[in-house]
Amino acid sequence: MSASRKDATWEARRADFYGRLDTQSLAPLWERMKGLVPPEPRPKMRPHLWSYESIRPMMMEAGGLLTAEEAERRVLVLENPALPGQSKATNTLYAGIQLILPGEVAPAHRHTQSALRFVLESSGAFTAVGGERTEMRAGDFVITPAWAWHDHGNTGSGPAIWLDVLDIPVVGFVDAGFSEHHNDQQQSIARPEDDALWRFGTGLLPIEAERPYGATSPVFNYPWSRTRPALAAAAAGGVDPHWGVTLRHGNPLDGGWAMPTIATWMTHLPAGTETRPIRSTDATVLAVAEGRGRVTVGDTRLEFGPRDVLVLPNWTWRRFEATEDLFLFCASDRVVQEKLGLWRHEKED
Ligand code: 1HN
Repeated sequence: MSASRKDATWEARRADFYGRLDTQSLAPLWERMKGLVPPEPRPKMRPHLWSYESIRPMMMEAGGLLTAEEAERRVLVLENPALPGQSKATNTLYAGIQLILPGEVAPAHRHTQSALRFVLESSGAFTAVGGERTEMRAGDFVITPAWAWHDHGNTGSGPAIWLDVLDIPVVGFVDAGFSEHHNDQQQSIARPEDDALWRFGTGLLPIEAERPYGATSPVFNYPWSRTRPALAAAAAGGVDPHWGVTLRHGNPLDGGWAMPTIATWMTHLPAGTETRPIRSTDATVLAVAEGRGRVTVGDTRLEFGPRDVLVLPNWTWRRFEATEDLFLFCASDRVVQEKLGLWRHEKED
């Protein structure tokens, strides 16, 4: 007997069938296929801006409520308003703002999640990574590779505040998370400060291949003191209509992205620049290193200034206007998408 759509009992027979499928851990693909292979990405997140002006007092309030040591990491999580309770800024990236007060230490630990810091405010904070210290100055981009011991401290006179971005949702997706605490508050230091920058960050490389941090760049501080002049020099060579002046953080050993799971880059837009619309399959977390401007992302327009943090959803047209010389730090899962052959972008003329 063939199943006829005109059969009056057809709906009921279907419902009954689905119910019995369910008891056997089976499901009808034909009811689900549209949702499984959508014609194009449907962003699950919303554009959002956290203004530094509103974040900073909350950070300082947290500073009065518990110590960095008590908290292990004194961080306010930046949760995308469309993903409440999920500790996610985008589908694939965790982001938070961390505070360390003068004299405090954030104790040493390690985890398989990779982390980056983009320093918003500092007068003498440092991080120690895998036996090496680096000072964290405003505008520095600092990497904590997967499974590297890390602790932070503040030997300065004022608060140290930075943006953390971690690949937590990516590692969670493949369920490969491990973590452990160090026996000591602070790890011991084995090499001079900024040793990695000297050994790997000058355009010269060790003759014997060495990968101190596996798939991650051996340079773990890309200092603002070098980044800003590099962007300014690149601007003299021309401003791309869609990207402005954009330089990515590279791994000097292989030319790839600096981190295996988080793509990072800097965009500089000279005052008065208006970029043409572009969209890409990666959602982006941005921090304003310097300057002011606005971004139109889909139907949303966000005005931003120094140290503000923004999220731009995936596959949504975006364009920037710089009202002042603008320098943006950007992070996305583009590197993951590229490795999987999935990254796409589109540009409007
Ligand atoms: C972490 O280890 C740090 O080391 C910051 O500074 C934020 C968020 C979740 C899990 C681990 C850090 C973190 C984190």
